[in-house]
Amino acid sequence: MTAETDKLTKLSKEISYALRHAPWEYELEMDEEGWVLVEQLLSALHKDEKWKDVSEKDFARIIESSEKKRHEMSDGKIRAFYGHSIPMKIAKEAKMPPDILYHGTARRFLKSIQESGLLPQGRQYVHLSQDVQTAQSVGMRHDSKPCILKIDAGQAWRDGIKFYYGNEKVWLADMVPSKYISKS
Ligand code: HQG
Repeated sequence: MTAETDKLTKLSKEISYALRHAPWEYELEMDEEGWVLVEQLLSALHKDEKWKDVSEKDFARIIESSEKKRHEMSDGKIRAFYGHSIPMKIAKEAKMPPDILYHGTARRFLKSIQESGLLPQGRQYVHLSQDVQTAQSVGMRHDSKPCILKIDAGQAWRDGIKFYYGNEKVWLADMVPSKYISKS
């Protein structure tokens, strides 16, 4: 990794932290869909010596170059697509999911998931993956040999469970009861 890409990765993590978990630490005013003014985020970052030269162009470069689509910018505002843990629940529009979604998790969580279904835990929504490969890399964050769960999202949707679009790889749900979950 070049020094330049390393710096952009660090900046991306800091932006995710601000937008998902701690907007108040950056004095950001966030609307109900998670948008904040780019200008506000920039002036908060500029107070930190290491981000004093950061510009809107850097945000655009992160969004363009990142393999995972984590943030979007439009009309002078920026937001995170998913991952929030702040008390104010980010409003998402319900959307019909693909028939099957996946969730990569740790072996040690399986018993509890079987009992209680998938719960958002520290975040506002449960995060589901569009494909097995994405679920695998999400699961690797928790376990070197993650377990890939298959979610019967089509049936859950028909039964009234709400799903929300995150990005092309990530879907969200308030929770997923265990009857829709099997090991893949
Ligand atoms: C587990 C990253 C016990 C769940 C990723 C997961 C994703 C339960 C963990 C996004 C449970 C929460 C989110 C239950 C769920 N009992 N454990 N009933 N229900 N769990 O990190 O989905 O790189 O909050 O299986 O790629 O791993 O940051 O969620 O293992 O898209 O952009 O509780 O964050 O994206 O862990 O990851 P997390 P996640 P970024």
